[in-house]
Amino acid sequence: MKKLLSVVMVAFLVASFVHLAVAEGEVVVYNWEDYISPEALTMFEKETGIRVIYSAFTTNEDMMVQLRSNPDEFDVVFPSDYIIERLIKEGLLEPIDYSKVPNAEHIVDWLDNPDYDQDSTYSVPYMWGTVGILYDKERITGPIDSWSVLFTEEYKGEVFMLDSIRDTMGLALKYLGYSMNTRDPSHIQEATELLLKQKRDGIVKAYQVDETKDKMIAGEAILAVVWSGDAQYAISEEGNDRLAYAVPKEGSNVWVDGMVIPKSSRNKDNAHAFINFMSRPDIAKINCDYIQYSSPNKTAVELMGEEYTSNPNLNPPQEVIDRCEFFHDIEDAFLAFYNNRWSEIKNAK
Ligand code: N2P
Repeated sequence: MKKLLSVVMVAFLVASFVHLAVAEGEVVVYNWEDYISPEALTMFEKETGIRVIYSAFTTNEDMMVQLRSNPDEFDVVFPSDYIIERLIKEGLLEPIDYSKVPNAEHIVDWLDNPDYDQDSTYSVPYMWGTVGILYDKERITGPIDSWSVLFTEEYKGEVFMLDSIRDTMGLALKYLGYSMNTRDPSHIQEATELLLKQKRDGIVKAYQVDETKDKMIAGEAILAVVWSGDAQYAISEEGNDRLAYAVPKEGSNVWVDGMVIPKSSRNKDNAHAFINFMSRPDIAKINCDYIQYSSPNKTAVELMGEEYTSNPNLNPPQEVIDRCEFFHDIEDAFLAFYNNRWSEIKNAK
């Protein structure tokens, strides 16, 4: 009888454990490629018992296609500012319950009330940065301080462009002296012609995104348009010697990627737990050390100290930020002009 009792007890204990494990459930996370430390994910699972189902995207626009067609598929997504603006307009986001995200107090003050998301109602900043040129110091023929270098014969076949519509159209617009948020068809047309000519003249080696950092380390091109963190990643992996990063004088894009919860998420508590965990200073530091992007977490920045703050790629000087623009949602112009022009550029031979 005693034996039977203990068998029953064990069975009961196992059952309640299994039950507990199931109760913790899962969180479905959709983030950019190469944009989180695997260690941070493992720590989250260990500490919370919540299983992470993780997948990655390459551009905001790719992510939007997935999110719009499977709105109840994801619990935490990492869009950029202008996409957050769009998702709010479309009513696709759940307001953040800040009582479940106490670590949001570590976010820098300049992002308390960003203009893409009033009072940070729907998003908690994850990383931020700029767009610029990563270059090989040993093979350049003059200073790299203008977007003009991307359009000269001098670097024929030696330029990696970013396969991302806003970034690439944006830099062409900026080089021509226009806003990256223009809706003026004549500006968009001029930018298209510039990019078409660059491609037809054989200056572009490839349009790509996540592969660029490793290809630049391997010396496969002289210039590459990249996001600042990918530049810093390549520079540090290469040994802080041959590669450097510049934000051109005509100005560029400054961006913030936030963590959001889609309105039809099926695991909202777990989504909040995930966002809170990633906002914990030690975890924000682990992610920042691993991916080399700029952190909006002021306590994490303190933990990283001088090595972070003295690095202009991670902590850009104010004059660089001042010449940069945030993207805004310009979906109407997109549907009307940008998408067609972009396919024209991508398909040009
Ligand atoms: C890294 C993704 C960077 C995000 N692969 C740029 N907003």
